[in-house]
Amino acid sequence: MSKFKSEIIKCLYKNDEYISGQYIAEKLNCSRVTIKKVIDQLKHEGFNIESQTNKGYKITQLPPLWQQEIVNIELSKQKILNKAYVQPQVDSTQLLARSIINEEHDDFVVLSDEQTKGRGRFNREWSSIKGKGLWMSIVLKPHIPIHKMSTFNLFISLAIQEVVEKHYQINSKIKWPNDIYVGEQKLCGFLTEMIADTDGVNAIICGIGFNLNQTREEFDKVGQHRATSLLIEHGSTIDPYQFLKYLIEAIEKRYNQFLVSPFSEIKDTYKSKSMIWNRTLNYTEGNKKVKGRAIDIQDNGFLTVISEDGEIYQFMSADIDI
Ligand code: BT5
Repeated sequence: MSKFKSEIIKCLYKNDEYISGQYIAEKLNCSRVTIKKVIDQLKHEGFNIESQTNKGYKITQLPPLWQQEIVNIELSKQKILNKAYVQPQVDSTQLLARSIINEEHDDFVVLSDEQTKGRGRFNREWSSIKGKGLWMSIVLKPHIPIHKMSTFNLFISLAIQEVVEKHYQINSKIKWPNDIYVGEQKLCGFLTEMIADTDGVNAIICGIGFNLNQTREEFDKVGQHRATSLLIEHGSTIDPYQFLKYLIEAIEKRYNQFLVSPFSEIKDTYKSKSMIWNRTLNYTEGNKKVKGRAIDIQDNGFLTVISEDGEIYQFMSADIDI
């Protein structure tokens, strides 16, 4: 691919209006024929680019697969993540993030179009088909004591839930501790891993799997009943870059709050967005299995459940059967 590709994408993406081939050619010190060739290549890669005589070129739709240049532009609008690793295919963004964690001083993000070994909690499979969702791991390196981590997921789940509600007007709910649901169907799951020593947290690796553009038929048999996507709920194709922008904005806000504030500051909001109240559910954490009703969340993020025979249990990160 031409060495000008990256610069041409930047020129087009940063301009909402038509931009002339002549102008780009002069800016990049190359010929208009080169510009035309690169534009044709970009169209081939899934960009919709309109061209009009005397006006030039304009992007009308971005490709469904991640482009490093555009991700970089979106990242430059926020302050928490300094670098993006964008890959067409990985085994798992979590694994890739872990493998480069020592090379990077700053916080970064790994994004991939497709995961061949996407994983959920307890090594469960996470379906991550090509170009249909946000398969992403963010690596954060805060200076905090380990005990503070027990509320991290609560802040992040609220950030994700808020994006769905605010920008897509969908009534989504948090399933403590790490899922976002619409009705009884899972829209997003995330998991948080941590590297720490006795001095505190060295790194947080937060992997987010968010279903964006799957149709109902594109989920497997189980997923057709138990999973959903933003496309299904919203009714139109989701622009992944716009979604990424909203999500990182929301995570930045809630992560900064997490660093300085106790959970009590968001507790009421969190509880009002949570789907587990007023229902009897099965809770499993290690060997502890309880059928009961959630009654509260403690300031340390633990969930309080009252069993059917009236006993009180505290869970740190239970699996809940819906
Ligand atoms: C989660 O686990 O929900 C956390 C998923 C995290 C995935 C991200 S993607 C980027 C990063 N890289 C990775 O390899 N992982 C992270 P858990 O609560 O264990 O839920 C897993 C269960 O969700 C599975 O057993 C399925 O039942 C269901 N499931 C699998 N794929 C799904 C999908 N795409 N949408 C909805 N449900 C799914």
